[in-house]
Amino acid sequence: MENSARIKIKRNVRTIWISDVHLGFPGCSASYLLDFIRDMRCENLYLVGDIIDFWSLRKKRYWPQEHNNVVRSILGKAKHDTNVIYVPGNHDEAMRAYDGLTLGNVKIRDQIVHEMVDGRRFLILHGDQFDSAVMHSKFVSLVGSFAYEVLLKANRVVNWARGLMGRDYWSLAAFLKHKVKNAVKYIDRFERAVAREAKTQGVDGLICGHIHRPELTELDGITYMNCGDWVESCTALVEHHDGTLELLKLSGEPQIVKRMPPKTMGMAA
Ligand SMILES: [Mn+2]
Repeated sequence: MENSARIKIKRNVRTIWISDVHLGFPGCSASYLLDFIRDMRCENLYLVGDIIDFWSLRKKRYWPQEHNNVVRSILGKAKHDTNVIYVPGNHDEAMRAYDGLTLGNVKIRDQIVHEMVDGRRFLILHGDQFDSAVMHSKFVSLVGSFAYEVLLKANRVVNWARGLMGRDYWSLAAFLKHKVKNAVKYIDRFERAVAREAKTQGVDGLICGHIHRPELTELDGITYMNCGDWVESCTALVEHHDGTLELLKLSGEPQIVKRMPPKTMGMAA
């Protein structure tokens, strides 16, 4: 731990995107998220879906104080100087019925276009809209979510043991997902569907979540940004005041995973 490089991340940014927080689900890393949002100042905060996990709450009522603290700290930002936009996902799809409404300073939008400081336009949506394009049937996703829960339980045991040994958080599910060929194929199809949608809508890029796989990259001529999640990867996307985009990893010492410079004036896209 002492030998890991301490990277200072900027605390004042223009925009933050987070998704797949899964409040109400035991696997949610609420404490890492709290550390992050309490520390940061931003003009815009986009909640890119699956923030509250109603699917999990329906099965089992789980709501520790930390989850309240996350909600409070987001509402506190909304009350003060942050433009907070809630883009619902499939685990909080009931919110979709309130598209266009503003509740307690939080705007609910099924999808929305964000204009970056450099003028580029990005479409923001959760990402489950692409499931049909990616083959997932309801049955597959049910089996998948059961297997996923088992995995996450195993992961918590592993991390408890790693904590005793003074090691950092490590994600078993993320590790396995990378190993499973079908998952790779799934991610690839998802990302291509995203790129197609961005082109159809005539935007420069697309920002989503849903697949719990953080990313910041150029893909098929568009910029693809995925917030990741707060169950395994503990990641967020930020836009700095100069337009630089970053993918941050926030389980423990903050890390900059990827960085993309702003579009420079006069440069053709
Ligand atoms: Mn989702």
